[in-house]
Amino acid sequence: MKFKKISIIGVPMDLGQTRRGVDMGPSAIRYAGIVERLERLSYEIEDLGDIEIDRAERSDEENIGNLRNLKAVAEANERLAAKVDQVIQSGTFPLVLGGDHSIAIGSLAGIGKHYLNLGVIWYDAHGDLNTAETSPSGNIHGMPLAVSLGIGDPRLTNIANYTPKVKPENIVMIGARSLDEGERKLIKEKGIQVFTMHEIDRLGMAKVMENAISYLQKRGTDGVHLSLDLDGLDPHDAPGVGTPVIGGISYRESHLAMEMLSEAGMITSCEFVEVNPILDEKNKTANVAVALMGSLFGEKLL
Ligand code: B3U
Ligand code: MN
Ligand code: MN
Repeated sequence: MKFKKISIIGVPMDLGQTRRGVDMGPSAIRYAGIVERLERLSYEIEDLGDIEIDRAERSDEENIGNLRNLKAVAEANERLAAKVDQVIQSGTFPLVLGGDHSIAIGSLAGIGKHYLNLGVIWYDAHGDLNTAETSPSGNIHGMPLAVSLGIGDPRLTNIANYTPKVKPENIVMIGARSLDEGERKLIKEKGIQVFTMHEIDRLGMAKVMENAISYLQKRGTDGVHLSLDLDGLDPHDAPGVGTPVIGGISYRESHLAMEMLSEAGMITSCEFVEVNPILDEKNKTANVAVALMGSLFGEKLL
């Protein structure tokens, strides 16, 4: 890792979906010891606190078309984008803690302008490639990857005043096992590289990560953002998530994935999202998130 300093940004966002509790994700991850864990690896850690979320306006008027809480989600992501932008400008590594996955809209809006050829790794059970038209739920946390490709409502795609934030050929999805019809179509249409659970079963995580890393290297990426949704893991290992999907990536496979990304030295920003302490078992999912961050930032077993 070429970075010496890491800036933590909490985003207590729960408006991108309907289950309460995911707004407590940043607290749960801090309580699980993220700062101490990374300090032990000799990084300088700066905790910038939380982005302000306007949670007062949770009403039906906030649902515009098939976009739940559009205004509040857009505003919070605008603030997050500005904060992430600042962090990158100051030369430190942005580590964003969610919150539901709609916050990836703001993270990528803050990051995208700093790279000519940004790569993105989307570690998730879902595609998050829906639009208002294809979404079965109206939940914006099922849309951030589409939004970052410039597909969707302009009030989301134009955050930070530019679009798109990433190119489809620079995206690698890992762990997908619950894709909606419109998402499958978009993946094929745009030629997005996807390693579903089928490839993980068939090739093993080591080979999948080797392929993912060499794919992004061959694309000539000058930075790679890791967007890790804890529901990418199997609910047995990460039960504290809003939309668990059986048959996911194991704790061990996830550590291996993080270790291989650490060895590749390619990650330049990341976010860990969808930790919901209310649905969790004794903060297990936040603890898993912190353990995975340990591996991502270079912790070794020996
Ligand atoms: N694809 C579904 C479900 C979903 C997406 N992301 C999560 N769940 N966490 C949707 O609502 O878009
Ligand atoms: Mn997601
Ligand atoms: Mn998900």
